[in-house]
Amino acid sequence: MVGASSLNRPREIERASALLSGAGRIVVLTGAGISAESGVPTFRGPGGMWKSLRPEDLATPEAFRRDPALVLEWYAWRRALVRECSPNPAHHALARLALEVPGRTTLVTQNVDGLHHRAARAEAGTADPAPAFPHEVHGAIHRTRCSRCGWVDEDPQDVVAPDLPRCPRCAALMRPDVVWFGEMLDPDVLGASFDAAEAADVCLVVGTSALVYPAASVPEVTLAAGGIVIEVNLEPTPLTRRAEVSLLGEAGQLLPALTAYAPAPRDGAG
Ligand code: BV8
Ligand code: ZN
Repeated sequence: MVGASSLNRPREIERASALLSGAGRIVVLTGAGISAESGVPTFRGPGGMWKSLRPEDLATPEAFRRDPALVLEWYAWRRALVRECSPNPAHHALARLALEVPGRTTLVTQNVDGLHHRAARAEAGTADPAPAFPHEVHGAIHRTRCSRCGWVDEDPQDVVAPDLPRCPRCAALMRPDVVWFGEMLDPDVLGASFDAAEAADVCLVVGTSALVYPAASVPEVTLAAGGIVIEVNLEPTPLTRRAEVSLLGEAGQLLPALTAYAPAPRDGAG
């Protein structure tokens, strides 16, 4: 990929960074693009997972009812792939930004890969990583939950076909703890994300095609409340025309540059 800064007008990165470092409150929305450089395939971009597989065939309750083994096999494949991936400099840069002044930056992710959590633990060291834990609006692929009683397995063992994983409490099928198309998002998680977006001076949007709702509403909430949007992507999206600054390039290169100027922790701020 061509170097980040060569795709952008000179000083755009500095301008975006100045806007970010001057912000009182920041909300960050990430999508699959932030994990692409970690080796996690995106959904709709070149090589995206939806290229060969149709979301309707795999990421809906109907698909799970129709062929649970196929859907569970796809998620087991993705879980195994994600286990081999590591957070990249973009995840670490956002974790540092969130840890720098707790309460100033809220991370919201559409991703289910858990890489933000892993970057937060790595950056926090012995301190509390929680300020850098994102709101996971689409759930988490490494957890499963019962399709009937909701019991959650935080560390599911892959079940060998043709057996299917069943709930130890009610024996119904276990399913990935993610949000499928046509399913409601957790209202508490979504509400907290929108609250952060409304309070934010800046919404930093990283690596999302901005097509999937209601997650794609997060930057719209910030704009409606008078805030601004900074976008980082390889290509323009429906959000680009509303962004104060749109940086074209790889998140793994741009995010460290963007957050390098973040202010030192302020006493008692946040
Ligand atoms: C809901 C499952 C109420 C988990 C996912 C018609 C119009 C508008 C909306 C709808 C409609 N019909 C239905 C809807 C609602 C629907 C929706 O929005 N559909 C869209 C597609 C039109 N939403 C829902 O169903 C939601 N629920 O609304 O409930 C309801 C109920 C019934 C009927 C209506 C409403 C549930 C949405 C969640 C669906 N689950 N996945 C999983 O298995 O992962 S969505 C899937 O897309 C992923 O979760 C992902 O998070 C999400 C968004 O994708 P992105 O993250 O943006 O990834 P993408 O590949 O698209 O883009 C990557 C970007 O990164 C690209 O721009 C690329 O250029 C960039 N990039 C790549 N590499 C890099 C990079 N950028 C920087 N650096 C790089 N290196
Ligand atoms: Zn159950």
